[in-house]
Amino acid sequence: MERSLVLVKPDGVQRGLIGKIITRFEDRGLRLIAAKFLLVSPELASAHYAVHAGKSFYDALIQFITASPVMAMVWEGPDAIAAIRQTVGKTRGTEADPGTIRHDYALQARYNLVHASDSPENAAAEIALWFKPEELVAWQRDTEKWTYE
Ligand code: 3AN
Repeated sequence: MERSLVLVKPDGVQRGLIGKIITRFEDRGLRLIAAKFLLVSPELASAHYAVHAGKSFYDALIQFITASPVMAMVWEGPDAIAAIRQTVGKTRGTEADPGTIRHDYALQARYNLVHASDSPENAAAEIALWFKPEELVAWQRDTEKWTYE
């Protein structure tokens, strides 16, 4: 079982896409285990995007993620990281496959609606950054036995 941090970023919140994005992951059979709606502080933004520090788009990225609230979530399931990144699609909407969130709702790299962890190691670090351990809810969807082994 894997976990991933998923953010509906400010563009997704402003465009009223929180529900549609959550539905994609629910429909996939994944399990939501934590969620919070918050305005991101500059400290949290720079910790989250530390890997991009120094890149040409870094300052604009920090400005963007702190400009308006985000919906932060943790989703769990078998191969959750690959499944979620597949559902999210490639970074640029114009390169993302049809049927992915970014293909269906986005055009560019910055305004690409969703963040999703890209490895188990980064997922663990990101979840620890955004959530306290007690905010992660252990539960099972009763449909899971009909969704995966
Ligand atoms: P992904 O979100 O697909 O894993 P990363 O990790 O390469 O993509 O980039 C993190 C975030 O940085 C992207 N989601 C996007 O918001 C922003 N970003 C990446 N590349 C660019 C770019 N060339 N111009 C503007 N923003 C970018």
